[in-house]
Parts: sequence; C-alpha cells; structure tokens
Amino acid sequence: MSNTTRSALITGITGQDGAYLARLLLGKGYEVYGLAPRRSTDTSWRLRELGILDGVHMIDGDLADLSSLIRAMETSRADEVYNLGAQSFVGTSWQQPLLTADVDGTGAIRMLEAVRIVNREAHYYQASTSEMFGLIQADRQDENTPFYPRSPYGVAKVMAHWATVNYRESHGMHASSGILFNHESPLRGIEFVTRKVTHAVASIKLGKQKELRLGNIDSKRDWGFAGDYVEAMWLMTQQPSPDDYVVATGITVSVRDMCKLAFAHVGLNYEDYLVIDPKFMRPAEVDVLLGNPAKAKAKLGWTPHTPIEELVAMMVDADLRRLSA
Ligand code: NAP
Ligand code: G4F
Repeated sequence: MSNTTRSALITGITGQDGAYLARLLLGKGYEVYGLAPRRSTDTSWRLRELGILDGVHMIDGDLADLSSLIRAMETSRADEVYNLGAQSFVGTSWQQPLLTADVDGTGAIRMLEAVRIVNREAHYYQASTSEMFGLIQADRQDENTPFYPRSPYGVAKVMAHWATVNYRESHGMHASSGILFNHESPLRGIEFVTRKVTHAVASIKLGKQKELRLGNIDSKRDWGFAGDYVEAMWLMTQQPSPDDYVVATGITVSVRDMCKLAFAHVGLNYEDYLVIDPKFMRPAEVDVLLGNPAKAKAKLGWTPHTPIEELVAMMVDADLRRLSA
C-alpha cells in the first residue's frame, strides 16, 4: 500500500449497503477491508454481483467478539471505519431481542472501543436508522426530533447512536452517525417488503407464483436507493468535524402504493394478487416515516438521485432477469 492510499474497514460488507459502499470506496482508490462473521454457507453473492469480490480483503470477525474487532483494526490499519454490521430485520428483533441488542447495540460499543484502542484518529461511521423515530414525535423527522423506538431493533440502535455521540464527546473521536431512512436496491434482502414485492411480481409475471402475502400495507416509508445513500456515509467521514445527519428523500409512500407501482411495471393490477396475512403484522408498528434531509443537503452537499418509480422498476427488472436466467 502506498503512503497516500487510504484504508477502510467495513463491518457488514456482505450486506446490501456494505456491498455498495465497498464499490464506491474501491472506485475512489481505497484499500477496502470487510469484516464478516463466519457462516456455514457463502454470503458473498452481493460482492460477486457487483464484480468486486476479488478487490476486497475479507477478515473473519463478529461484532459480538471484541478481540476480532481489535484484530480487524490492526490488520486493516483503517483510516475510516464504517459500522454497518447488524441484525437489521425489524421483524426478527422481536424473536431475538437479546441477540439484536448484543450485535446492534453493544456491538457498536465494541467497535468504538476497538477504534479507540487501536487508532482513535480513525474516522468512524455508525449506521443509525429512522426506526429510532418509531412513534414519530414530529411530522417530518430531522436531527432534532426525539426518538421513540417501537421495536427491539430500534431500541438497540438508539443505544448505538448515543454511544457514537458519547465517544465523540468523551474521547474526541471523529464519530458520526447517519440516521438513514429506508433504502432499497436489487441487492436488498428478500425478507424486506420492497424486495419481497419485486421478487413476487417477477415470479408472478413469469408464472412461477400465484399470490403475494403481506402484513400491514398502510404503513408509509421514505424510500430511497442504497447506491445514493452510501455516498452520504462517505461524505460524513470526509468532514472536518463529526456530526449526525438525517439521510432521506423527503417523500413518503405507502406499502400499498409501492405494490401498485411494482405490479403496474409489468402490466398487472396488484389487487388481483395481494393477500393480507396477519402472520406478517408486527407487535408494534411504525406507521409512517418521513425524513427531512435539509442538513445533509446543506452541509454535505448530498442529494438523492433516484425517485421511487425508478427504484421499483430497477428492482423488478433485476428480479425478472434473475428468475429468467
Ligand atoms: P443487511 O443487508 O442486513 O446487512 C447486514 C450485514 O451485517 C450483513 O453483512 C450481515 O452478515 C452482517 N452481520 C450480521 N450479524 C453480524 C455480526 N454479529 N457481526 C458482524 N456482522 C454481522 O443490512 P443493510 O440494509 O445493508 O444495512 C446496513 C446497516 O444499516 C445495518 O446496520 C442496518 O441496521 C442499517 N440501516 C439500514 C437501513 C436500510 O433501509 N437498509 C436504514 C437505516 C439503517 P450476514 O448476512 O452474514 O448475517
Ligand atoms: O421492509 P421492512 O421490513 O422495513 P422496516 O421495518 O421499515 O425496516 C427497514 O428500514 C429501517 C429504516 O427505517 C432499517 F433500519 C431496518 O434495518 C430495515 O432496513 O418493512 C417496511 C414496512 C413495515 O411497516 C412492515 O410492517 O412494510 C410493512 N410490511 C407489510 N407486509 C411488511 C410486510 N414488511 C415485511 N418485511 N414483510 C411483509 O410481508
């Protein structure tokens, strides 16, 4: 590595955001290290799909294991650390609340500790979330809106968020928190509603599936494209001072309307295929999220580029391609 090459460590590199962020950083000339937990099957399909698997250095490690995080910091000699690793599915957090708290909450503190111990000059990014707003306390949520999490996942992320603020204030670390609203892509996990819908639409169109079963279709989300959102993560670590930023589109759309768009893209009417199944309802719901990204626009110069219509079309087309292959 030359003296001028910057090094980045990404936890959760095998996830949706990890893959897009790795591609962005490789494009900027970074040496990219990815921390990934040991699994019994190959989890690198997203890195493969983006054609970057050979370009990144993989490190075995887990947010539950401090020594592996310290080792990852030593191996990567990271100038920038992006903590994206998480049990990120809200639904599962009611089934595994302690694991979610350990990985998403305490795990962030372990990563902050590893940074503090090995190289406290490294710039740190925490993957915070609009789920922290939960039962919303303002019509449009921004950096000053109080949190009211509605799931074990949201609770764990609030802990990680405040830990990030605390390491900044206690240890003078360059630790920033990106409060990102929902962002999707063809690389989204199939358990999340947008990808579940686009995969079903493609499958129904190709005659492989007859119906789509969903829970609460009246909830609303501020949905953007993951490829746009990883740019905001990088911009945060480039700032002279660390801070917290809301990253969102400023537009909210119901699950119902998202479905309508996806089915219409292949010339179908969603009402002919959608079945409401109580199995997919949550013990406590986040009814609506709508972000105000004014600070990210003003201070980072960040803007989203991908409207929901384009995003949904991109996802349906990718699923059609995969299922036809
Ligand atoms: P994702 O696709 O679910 O990726 C999560 C990543 O974390 C995966 O690589 C996963 O590996 C890894 N991971 C799970 N448990 C781990 C552990 N114990 N130690 C280390 N890594 C672990 O999630 P994403 O959509 O890319 O989101 C990235 C981050 O942003 C997450 O922290 C999420 O909570 C947060 N976030 C996401 C959104 C969104 O809309 N996408 C919005 C706001 C915040 P395996 O696949 O092997 O389990
Ligand atoms: O796609 P979802 O599972 O995403 P959710 O719960 O908003 O969480 C995602 O975004 C957060 C940011 O706000 C991230 F922090 C988090 O990691 C994750 O990426 O559900 C969206 C909405 C919910 O209201 C849910 O109840 O869709 C509703 N929904 C209705 N039927 C469904 C279904 N969700 C899923 N996953 N599956 C359904 O069948």
